[in-house]
Amino acid sequence: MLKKFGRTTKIDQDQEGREVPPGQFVTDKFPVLTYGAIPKIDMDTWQFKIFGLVDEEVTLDWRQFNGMGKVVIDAEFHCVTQWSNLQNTWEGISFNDLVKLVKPKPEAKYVMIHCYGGYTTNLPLDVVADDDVLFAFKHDGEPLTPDHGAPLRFIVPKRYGWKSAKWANGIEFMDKNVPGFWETRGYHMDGDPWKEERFWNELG
Ligand SMILES: Nc1nc2c(c(=O)[nH]1)N[C@H]1C(S)=C(S)[C@@H](COP(=O)(O)O)O[C@H]1N2
Ligand SMILES: [Mo]
Repeated sequence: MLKKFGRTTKIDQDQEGREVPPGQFVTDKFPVLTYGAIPKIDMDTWQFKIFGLVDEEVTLDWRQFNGMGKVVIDAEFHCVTQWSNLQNTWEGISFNDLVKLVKPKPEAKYVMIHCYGGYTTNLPLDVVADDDVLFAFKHDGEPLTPDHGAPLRFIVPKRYGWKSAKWANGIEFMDKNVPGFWETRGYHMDGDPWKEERFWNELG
């Protein structure tokens, strides 16, 4: 157990001795967690927009998006409903490579990830500007299925799963930390599983 800035950070272990964030249980499954219906997406009109506090906004179609250099990342996945899957391989376009297409303004300190269907989630820019953050179109070597976010989902392994937005279609750069879909409904603005940042009130 580690004491940090007056708050307690604990690390749990599963039955095989692997470290998991506090309060999490390991599963080999990848349960589907979606609020609402799976959006219908037409690949002919599919678009990915990078907008907000940038010098010039960029819109990519599916062909342009796929023409970018790809990355493959192994990552853990921690859902706030307490399941953790420790082994996932994601393939897609790294967040940092997409940022290079626009020039964020100096006052851009936060991002909102936007999705088909209207789901959103907010994150600090310094959290997502990490090597393991990507927009993925493949999971464990296979194209994403519609229920897991096809054709494209955001993946931010160091945060709870609700920040890994499915059916992603845009990045908005912002100067203020505006709450997204679940953050408006009580989920934590940062959502670090190792600090057990589940909710912003005392429910967690
Ligand atoms: N667009 C969208 N993305 C979403 C969600 C959602 O309801 N809508 N649920 C989130 C939650 S709470 C989790 S844990 C993960 C689950 O991903 P999975 O359904 O692929 O397992 O997706 C996240 N991304
Ligand atoms: Mo979740």
